[in-house]
Amino acid sequence: MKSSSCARTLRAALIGVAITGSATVARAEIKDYEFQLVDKTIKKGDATISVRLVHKPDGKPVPAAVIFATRLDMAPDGMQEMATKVAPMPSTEPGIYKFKATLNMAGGWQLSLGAKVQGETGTVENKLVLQATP
Ligand SMILES: [Cu+2]
Repeated sequence: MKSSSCARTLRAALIGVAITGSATVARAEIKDYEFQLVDKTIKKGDATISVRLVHKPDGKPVPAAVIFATRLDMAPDGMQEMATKVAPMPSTEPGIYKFKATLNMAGGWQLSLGAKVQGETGTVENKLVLQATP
C-alpha cells in the first residue's frame, strides 16, 4: 500500500517534469535557428552576400523563410552611421538567401537580419559581421 502510493506520487512528479520540459522546448524553438554567412570575406564594391539559415539541432538548412534585412552598416569599425542599402535577390539553393549591396569601403560590416520561420512563433534575429577586402 505504502509503496504503490509512492509510485503514484513519483509518476505524478514525472508527468510534471515532462510538461514543464516540453513548455521550455516550445519557448526555445525560435532560438534553435540562426543565420550564418556563406563567405565571411567579400571584395568591396558591388557585392552579393549569401547567408544560410540553419536549424541548429540538426544543422539542416531552412527553406521558405520570410527574410528581412534590416540594416548593413560599418558598426564593427565604429562607423554606425555609414550604412548601405541591402536588396534581396533570388536564390536557387534551399536555405540560402542572397542580398545585393554596395560595400563602398573596405573593413568590417554588420548585417542585421530577421526571419520568420514557417510553423514557429517569434522572429529569428541575428547580426553577422563580414569583412570587405580592398
Ligand atoms: Cu566606413
